[in-house]
Amino acid sequence: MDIVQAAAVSWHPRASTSSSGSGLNCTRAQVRDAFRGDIGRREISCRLRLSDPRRTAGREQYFASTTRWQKSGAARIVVNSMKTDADEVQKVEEKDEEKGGRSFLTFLCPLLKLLGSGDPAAPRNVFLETTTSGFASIARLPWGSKVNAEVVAERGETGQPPQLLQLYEFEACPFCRRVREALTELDLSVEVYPCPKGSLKHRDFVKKNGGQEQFPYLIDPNTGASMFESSEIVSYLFKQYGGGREPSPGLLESTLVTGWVPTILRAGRGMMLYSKASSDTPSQKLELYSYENNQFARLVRETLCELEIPYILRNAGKGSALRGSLLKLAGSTKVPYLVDPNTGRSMGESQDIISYLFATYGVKN
Ligand SMILES: N[C@@H](CCC(=O)N[C@@H](CS)C(=O)NCC(=O)O)C(=O)O
Repeated sequence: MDIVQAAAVSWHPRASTSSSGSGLNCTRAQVRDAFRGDIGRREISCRLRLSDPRRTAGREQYFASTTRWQKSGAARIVVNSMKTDADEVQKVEEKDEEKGGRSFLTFLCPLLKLLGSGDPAAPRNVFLETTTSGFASIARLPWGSKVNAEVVAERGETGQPPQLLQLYEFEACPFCRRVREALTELDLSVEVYPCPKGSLKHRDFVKKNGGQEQFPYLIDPNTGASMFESSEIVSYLFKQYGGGREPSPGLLESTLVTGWVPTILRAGRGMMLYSKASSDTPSQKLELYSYENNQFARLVRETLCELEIPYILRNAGKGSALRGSLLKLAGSTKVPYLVDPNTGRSMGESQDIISYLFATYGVKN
Protein backbone atom coordinates (compact mmCIF):
# COMPACT_ATOMS: atom_id res chain seq x y z
CA MET A 1 0.00 0.00 0.00
CA ASP A 2 1.56 3.27 -1.00
CA ILE A 3 1.04 6.59 0.67
CA VAL A 4 -1.88 7.54 -1.56
CA GLN A 5 -3.74 4.33 -0.79
CA ALA A 6 -2.94 4.68 2.88
CA ALA A 7 -4.42 8.16 2.83
CA ALA A 8 -7.47 6.89 0.97
CA VAL A 9 -8.06 4.10 3.44
CA SER A 10 -7.67 6.35 6.42
CA TRP A 11 -9.91 8.86 4.70
CA HIS A 12 -12.61 6.24 4.83
CA PRO A 13 -11.98 3.76 7.64
CA ARG A 14 -14.48 1.19 6.37
CA ALA A 15 -12.93 1.09 2.93
CA SER A 16 -10.44 -1.62 2.10
CA THR A 17 -7.73 -1.83 -0.49
CA SER A 18 -8.40 -3.97 -3.52
CA SER A 19 -6.61 -7.24 -4.09
CA SER A 20 -4.66 -5.73 -6.97
CA GLY A 21 -3.35 -3.17 -4.55
CA SER A 22 -3.91 -0.35 -7.00
CA GLY A 23 -7.11 1.05 -5.70
CA LEU A 24 -9.75 1.10 -3.07
CA ASN A 25 -13.13 -0.59 -2.97
CA CYS A 26 -16.09 0.73 -1.07
CA THR A 27 -19.83 0.84 -1.45
CA ARG A 28 -21.70 3.49 -3.34
CA ALA A 29 -23.40 4.62 -0.12
CA GLN A 30 -20.05 5.09 1.58
CA VAL A 31 -18.80 7.16 -1.32
CA ARG A 32 -21.95 9.21 -1.44
CA ASP A 33 -21.77 9.94 2.28
CA ALA A 34 -18.20 10.96 1.97
CA PHE A 35 -18.82 13.30 -0.94
CA ARG A 36 -21.99 14.74 0.51
CA GLY A 37 -24.05 13.61 -2.46
CA ASP A 38 -21.85 15.13 -5.14
CA ILE A 39 -20.67 11.79 -6.43
CA GLY A 40 -24.04 10.88 -7.90
CA ARG A 41 -23.74 13.76 -10.29
CA ARG A 42 -20.49 12.48 -11.74
CA GLU A 43 -21.02 8.85 -12.19
CA ILE A 44 -18.26 8.10 -14.62
CA SER A 45 -15.50 10.27 -13.32
CA CYS A 46 -14.95 12.20 -10.17
CA ARG A 47 -12.32 13.94 -8.16
CA LEU A 48 -12.15 13.61 -4.45
CA ARG A 49 -11.52 16.66 -2.39
CA LEU A 50 -10.20 15.56 0.91
CA SER A 51 -11.77 16.90 4.02
CA ASP A 52 -10.12 18.11 7.22
CA PRO A 53 -8.16 15.04 8.29
CA ARG A 54 -6.15 15.25 5.08
CA ARG A 55 -5.29 18.92 5.39
CA THR A 56 -1.64 19.21 6.16
CA ALA A 57 0.29 22.36 6.90
CA GLY A 58 -2.58 24.43 5.57
CA ARG A 59 -2.43 22.79 2.14
CA GLU A 60 -5.33 20.91 0.66
CA GLN A 61 -4.58 17.57 -0.90
CA TYR A 62 -6.53 16.04 -3.73
CA PHE A 63 -6.97 12.72 -5.40
CA ALA A 64 -7.48 12.25 -9.08
CA SER A 65 -9.79 9.33 -9.34
CA THR A 66 -12.12 7.40 -11.50
CA THR A 67 -15.17 5.54 -10.32
CA ARG A 68 -16.83 2.77 -12.22
CA TRP A 69 -20.13 1.72 -10.76
CA GLN A 70 -20.98 -1.89 -11.04
CA LYS A 71 -24.47 -3.37 -11.18
CA SER A 72 -24.19 -4.42 -7.56
CA GLY A 73 -23.92 -0.77 -6.60
CA ALA A 74 -20.29 -1.13 -5.57
CA ALA A 75 -17.79 1.39 -6.70
CA ARG A 76 -14.15 0.99 -7.44
CA ILE A 77 -12.06 4.05 -6.91
CA VAL A 78 -8.71 4.08 -8.60
CA VAL A 79 -6.41 6.60 -7.10
CA ASN A 80 -4.21 8.00 -9.81
CA SER A 81 -2.31 10.73 -8.11
CA MET A 82 -2.25 13.14 -5.28
CA LYS A 83 -1.68 16.82 -5.89
CA THR A 84 -1.06 19.68 -3.58
CA ASP A 85 -1.04 22.48 -6.07
CA ALA A 86 -4.55 23.86 -6.57
CA ASP A 87 -3.99 25.15 -10.13
CA GLU A 88 -2.55 21.91 -11.31
CA VAL A 89 -5.39 20.03 -9.68
CA GLN A 90 -7.89 22.26 -11.42
CA LYS A 91 -6.34 21.49 -14.80
CA VAL A 92 -6.35 17.75 -14.22
CA GLU A 93 -9.89 17.98 -12.88
CA GLU A 94 -11.21 19.68 -15.98
CA LYS A 95 -9.43 17.19 -18.21
CA ASP A 96 -10.74 14.23 -16.20
CA GLU A 97 -14.26 15.55 -16.22
CA GLU A 98 -14.22 16.12 -19.94
CA LYS A 99 -12.64 12.74 -20.65
CA GLY A 100 -14.49 10.62 -18.11
CA GLY A 101 -17.92 12.23 -18.30
CA ARG A 102 -18.03 11.87 -22.04
CA SER A 103 -16.07 8.69 -22.68
CA PHE A 104 -19.12 6.49 -22.39
CA LEU A 105 -21.07 8.53 -24.89
CA THR A 106 -18.11 8.84 -27.21
CA PHE A 107 -17.85 5.08 -27.11
CA LEU A 108 -21.58 4.83 -27.76
CA CYS A 109 -21.47 6.91 -30.88
CA PRO A 110 -18.97 9.18 -32.62
CA LEU A 111 -21.91 11.29 -33.75
CA LEU A 112 -21.73 12.95 -30.35
CA LYS A 113 -18.91 15.11 -31.61
CA LEU A 114 -21.12 16.41 -34.38
CA LEU A 115 -24.11 16.99 -32.14
CA GLY A 116 -23.11 20.12 -30.29
CA SER A 117 -19.57 19.26 -29.10
CA GLY A 118 -20.93 17.25 -26.23
CA ASP A 119 -22.33 20.24 -24.31
CA PRO A 120 -26.11 19.91 -24.36
CA ALA A 121 -26.60 23.63 -23.70
CA ALA A 122 -24.29 24.82 -26.50
CA PRO A 123 -25.83 26.23 -29.69
CA ARG A 124 -26.76 23.36 -31.93
CA ASN A 125 -26.49 22.42 -35.55
CA VAL A 126 -30.22 22.40 -36.18
CA PHE A 127 -29.92 20.54 -39.47
CA LEU A 128 -28.03 17.67 -37.83
CA GLU A 129 -30.36 17.62 -34.86
CA THR A 130 -33.52 17.37 -36.89
CA THR A 131 -32.04 15.01 -39.47
CA THR A 132 -30.75 12.50 -36.92
CA SER A 133 -34.01 12.70 -35.00
CA GLY A 134 -35.92 12.33 -38.28
CA PHE A 135 -34.02 9.14 -39.14
CA ALA A 136 -34.65 7.92 -35.59
CA SER A 137 -38.37 8.40 -36.20
CA ILE A 138 -38.21 6.54 -39.50
CA ALA A 139 -36.47 3.65 -37.71
CA ARG A 140 -39.36 3.43 -35.26
CA LEU A 141 -42.23 3.69 -37.73
CA PRO A 142 -45.09 2.90 -37.36
CA TRP A 143 -44.97 2.74 -33.54
CA GLY A 144 -45.64 5.71 -31.31
CA SER A 145 -47.06 8.00 -34.01
CA LYS A 146 -50.78 7.53 -34.06
CA VAL A 147 -53.39 6.51 -31.55
CA ASN A 148 -55.42 3.36 -31.65
CA ALA A 149 -58.67 4.84 -32.98
CA GLU A 150 -60.85 2.17 -31.38
CA VAL A 151 -59.35 2.79 -27.96
CA VAL A 152 -59.82 6.55 -28.26
CA ALA A 153 -63.43 6.10 -29.43
CA GLU A 154 -64.15 3.84 -26.50
CA ARG A 155 -62.62 6.13 -23.91
CA GLY A 156 -63.71 9.48 -25.41
CA GLU A 157 -62.21 12.89 -24.64
CA THR A 158 -62.61 12.56 -20.90
CA GLY A 159 -61.21 9.09 -21.00
CA GLN A 160 -57.99 9.71 -19.13
CA PRO A 161 -57.58 7.80 -15.85
CA PRO A 162 -58.63 9.93 -12.82
CA GLN A 163 -55.02 10.20 -11.64
CA LEU A 164 -52.01 10.55 -13.91
CA LEU A 165 -49.78 7.52 -14.21
CA GLN A 166 -46.17 8.07 -13.14
CA LEU A 167 -43.32 6.94 -15.35
CA TYR A 168 -39.69 6.90 -14.23
CA GLU A 169 -37.53 6.67 -17.32
CA PHE A 170 -34.90 8.28 -19.46
CA GLU A 171 -35.25 9.38 -23.04
CA ALA A 172 -32.37 7.39 -24.54
CA CYS A 173 -33.44 4.06 -23.04
CA PRO A 174 -34.95 1.75 -25.71
CA PHE A 175 -37.13 -0.02 -23.14
CA CYS A 176 -38.52 3.29 -21.89
CA ARG A 177 -39.17 4.21 -25.53
CA ARG A 178 -41.25 1.06 -25.88
CA VAL A 179 -43.46 2.23 -23.00
CA ARG A 180 -43.74 5.78 -24.35
CA GLU A 181 -44.76 4.36 -27.73
CA ALA A 182 -47.54 2.41 -26.03
CA LEU A 183 -48.64 5.55 -24.18
CA THR A 184 -48.96 7.44 -27.47
CA GLU A 185 -50.98 4.63 -29.03
CA LEU A 186 -53.25 4.45 -26.00
CA ASP A 187 -53.54 8.26 -25.93
CA LEU A 188 -52.54 8.44 -22.29
CA SER A 189 -51.03 11.42 -20.50
CA VAL A 190 -48.51 10.63 -17.77
CA GLU A 191 -46.24 12.30 -15.27
CA VAL A 192 -42.66 11.73 -16.37
CA TYR A 193 -39.88 11.68 -13.79
CA PRO A 194 -36.67 11.72 -15.80
CA CYS A 195 -33.89 9.53 -14.45
CA PRO A 196 -30.80 10.32 -16.55
CA LYS A 197 -27.57 8.69 -15.49
CA GLY A 198 -26.23 10.81 -12.65
CA SER A 199 -29.73 11.70 -11.47
CA LEU A 200 -30.07 11.73 -7.71
CA LYS A 201 -33.64 12.81 -7.11
CA HIS A 202 -35.66 10.35 -9.13
CA ARG A 203 -33.24 7.43 -9.24
CA ASP A 204 -33.12 7.35 -5.46
CA PHE A 205 -36.89 7.25 -5.36
CA VAL A 206 -37.01 4.27 -7.73
CA LYS A 207 -34.38 2.43 -5.75
CA LYS A 208 -36.18 3.00 -2.48
CA ASN A 209 -39.65 2.35 -3.83
CA GLY A 210 -38.95 -0.47 -6.27
CA GLY A 211 -35.82 -1.95 -4.73
CA GLN A 212 -33.58 -1.55 -7.78
CA GLU A 213 -32.36 1.01 -10.29
CA GLN A 214 -33.93 -0.17 -13.50
CA PHE A 215 -35.90 1.75 -16.06
CA PRO A 216 -38.68 2.08 -17.04
CA TYR A 217 -40.58 1.96 -13.76
CA LEU A 218 -44.32 2.63 -13.74
CA ILE A 219 -46.61 3.54 -10.88
CA ASP A 220 -50.35 3.60 -11.43
CA PRO A 221 -51.97 5.43 -8.50
CA ASN A 222 -55.40 4.43 -9.83
CA THR A 223 -54.87 0.75 -9.14
CA GLY A 224 -51.91 0.80 -6.77
CA ALA A 225 -49.87 -1.20 -9.30
CA SER A 226 -46.17 -0.55 -9.74
CA MET A 227 -43.78 -2.46 -11.96
CA PHE A 228 -40.49 -2.75 -13.82
CA GLU A 229 -40.03 -4.60 -17.14
CA SER A 230 -41.16 -2.72 -20.21
CA SER A 231 -43.03 -5.65 -21.75
CA GLU A 232 -45.00 -6.13 -18.55
CA ILE A 233 -45.76 -2.41 -18.37
CA VAL A 234 -46.94 -2.31 -22.00
CA SER A 235 -49.15 -5.37 -21.53
CA TYR A 236 -50.55 -3.84 -18.32
CA LEU A 237 -51.33 -0.54 -20.08
CA PHE A 238 -53.12 -2.24 -22.97
CA LYS A 239 -55.07 -4.44 -20.59
CA GLN A 240 -56.02 -1.65 -18.21
CA TYR A 241 -56.49 1.30 -20.57
CA GLY A 242 -56.76 -0.34 -23.99
CA GLY A 243 -59.95 -2.29 -23.40
CA GLY A 244 -58.05 -5.48 -22.60
CA ARG A 245 -56.36 -5.52 -26.03
CA GLU A 246 -53.02 -7.11 -26.78
CA PRO A 247 -50.15 -4.67 -27.48
CA SER A 248 -50.13 -3.53 -31.13
CA PRO A 249 -48.51 -6.00 -33.50
CA GLY A 250 -44.75 -5.76 -33.54
CA LEU A 251 -44.46 -3.12 -30.83
CA LEU A 252 -42.79 -5.40 -28.30
CA GLU A 253 -40.70 -7.37 -30.78
CA SER A 254 -39.51 -4.35 -32.75
CA THR A 255 -37.83 -2.79 -29.71
CA LEU A 256 -35.15 -5.44 -29.89
CA VAL A 257 -34.58 -4.79 -33.59
CA THR A 258 -34.71 -1.01 -34.03
CA GLY A 259 -35.43 0.29 -30.53
CA TRP A 260 -31.77 1.17 -30.05
CA VAL A 261 -31.50 3.13 -33.33
CA PRO A 262 -32.73 6.48 -31.92
CA THR A 263 -30.31 6.06 -29.01
CA ILE A 264 -27.39 5.64 -31.40
CA LEU A 265 -28.50 8.26 -33.92
CA ARG A 266 -29.07 10.78 -31.17
CA ALA A 267 -25.67 9.94 -29.74
CA GLY A 268 -26.97 9.28 -26.29
CA ARG A 269 -28.85 12.56 -25.91
CA GLY A 270 -31.34 12.24 -23.08
CA MET A 271 -29.08 9.88 -21.17
CA MET A 272 -26.81 11.89 -18.87
CA LEU A 273 -27.72 14.52 -16.31
CA TYR A 274 -26.53 17.94 -17.51
CA SER A 275 -23.66 18.94 -15.23
CA LYS A 276 -25.12 22.39 -14.58
CA ALA A 277 -28.73 21.31 -14.14
CA SER A 278 -30.36 23.17 -11.28
CA SER A 279 -30.88 20.95 -8.28
CA ASP A 280 -34.17 22.72 -7.50
CA THR A 281 -37.33 21.08 -8.78
CA PRO A 282 -39.77 23.55 -10.37
CA SER A 283 -42.69 23.98 -7.98
CA GLN A 284 -45.28 23.18 -10.64
CA LYS A 285 -44.95 20.54 -13.33
CA LEU A 286 -44.29 21.73 -16.85
CA GLU A 287 -46.58 20.29 -19.52
CA LEU A 288 -45.35 19.03 -22.85
CA TYR A 289 -47.64 18.22 -25.77
CA SER A 290 -45.75 15.61 -27.69
CA TYR A 291 -45.99 12.22 -29.27
CA GLU A 292 -43.32 9.60 -29.06
CA ASN A 293 -42.18 9.38 -32.65
CA ASN A 294 -42.23 13.09 -33.45
CA GLN A 295 -38.72 14.13 -34.45
CA PHE A 296 -39.00 17.64 -32.93
CA ALA A 297 -40.71 16.60 -29.70
CA ARG A 298 -37.92 14.06 -29.13
CA LEU A 299 -35.36 16.89 -28.95
CA VAL A 300 -37.39 18.64 -26.25
CA ARG A 301 -37.88 15.44 -24.22
CA GLU A 302 -34.11 14.87 -24.36
CA THR A 303 -33.57 18.29 -22.81
CA LEU A 304 -36.17 17.81 -20.08
CA CYS A 305 -34.44 14.54 -19.29
CA GLU A 306 -30.94 16.00 -19.20
CA LEU A 307 -32.21 18.73 -16.86
CA GLU A 308 -34.10 16.17 -14.75
CA ILE A 309 -37.29 18.23 -14.90
CA PRO A 310 -40.46 16.31 -14.03
CA TYR A 311 -43.30 17.10 -16.42
CA ILE A 312 -46.70 16.08 -17.59
CA LEU A 313 -46.38 14.37 -20.94
CA ARG A 314 -49.55 15.07 -22.89
CA ASN A 315 -49.42 12.58 -25.70
CA ALA A 316 -51.17 14.00 -28.74
CA GLY A 317 -50.46 11.51 -31.50
CA LYS A 318 -52.29 11.45 -34.81
CA GLY A 319 -55.97 10.95 -34.00
CA SER A 320 -55.56 11.91 -30.33
CA ALA A 321 -58.54 13.21 -28.40
CA LEU A 322 -56.17 15.86 -27.02
CA ARG A 323 -55.62 17.52 -30.38
CA GLY A 324 -58.77 19.63 -29.93
CA SER A 325 -57.52 21.15 -26.69
CA LEU A 326 -54.05 21.62 -28.19
CA LEU A 327 -55.58 23.53 -31.10
CA LYS A 328 -57.43 25.80 -28.67
CA LEU A 329 -54.35 26.33 -26.56
CA ALA A 330 -51.69 26.78 -29.21
CA GLY A 331 -53.66 27.74 -32.30
CA SER A 332 -52.29 24.67 -34.07
CA THR A 333 -51.98 20.94 -33.48
CA LYS A 334 -48.21 20.97 -34.01
CA VAL A 335 -46.02 19.38 -31.37
CA PRO A 336 -43.93 20.02 -29.37
CA TYR A 337 -45.78 22.63 -27.36
CA LEU A 338 -44.57 23.51 -23.88
CA VAL A 339 -46.53 25.14 -21.07
CA ASP A 340 -44.57 26.31 -18.02
CA PRO A 341 -46.94 27.38 -15.23
CA ASN A 342 -43.94 28.49 -13.13
CA THR A 343 -43.13 31.38 -15.44
CA GLY A 344 -46.41 31.71 -17.35
CA ARG A 345 -44.54 31.00 -20.61
CA SER A 346 -45.83 28.71 -23.32
CA MET A 347 -44.29 28.09 -26.70
CA GLY A 348 -43.93 25.82 -29.73
CA GLU A 349 -40.78 25.37 -31.88
CA SER A 350 -38.36 22.83 -30.48
CA GLN A 351 -35.24 25.02 -30.67
CA ASP A 352 -36.98 27.87 -28.81
CA ILE A 353 -38.16 25.47 -26.13
CA ILE A 354 -34.69 23.94 -25.73
CA SER A 355 -33.05 27.37 -25.37
CA TYR A 356 -35.73 28.42 -22.90
CA LEU A 357 -35.27 25.28 -20.78
CA PHE A 358 -31.49 25.57 -20.57
CA ALA A 359 -31.72 29.31 -19.81
CA THR A 360 -34.36 28.81 -17.12
CA TYR A 361 -33.41 25.50 -15.52
CA GLY A 362 -29.85 24.88 -16.64
CA VAL A 363 -28.12 27.02 -14.05
CA LYS A 364 -26.70 25.36 -11.00
CA ASN A 365 -27.35 27.35 -7.84
N1 LIG B 1 -35.84 -6.01 -19.37
C1 LIG B 1 -35.91 -4.65 -18.93
C2 LIG B 1 -34.63 -3.96 -19.35
C3 LIG B 1 -34.56 -2.56 -18.81
C4 LIG B 1 -33.17 -1.98 -18.90
O1 LIG B 1 -32.19 -2.67 -19.22
N2 LIG B 1 -33.08 -0.70 -18.64
C5 LIG B 1 -31.80 -0.06 -18.57
C6 LIG B 1 -31.85 1.25 -19.35
S1 LIG B 1 -32.15 0.98 -21.08
C7 LIG B 1 -31.50 0.31 -17.15
O2 LIG B 1 -32.40 0.44 -16.34
N3 LIG B 1 -30.22 0.47 -16.84
C8 LIG B 1 -29.80 0.83 -15.52
C9 LIG B 1 -29.46 2.26 -15.42
O3 LIG B 1 -29.72 3.05 -16.34
O4 LIG B 1 -28.95 2.62 -14.37
C10 LIG B 1 -37.11 -3.97 -19.54
O5 LIG B 1 -37.57 -4.42 -20.61
O6 LIG B 1 -37.63 -3.02 -18.96
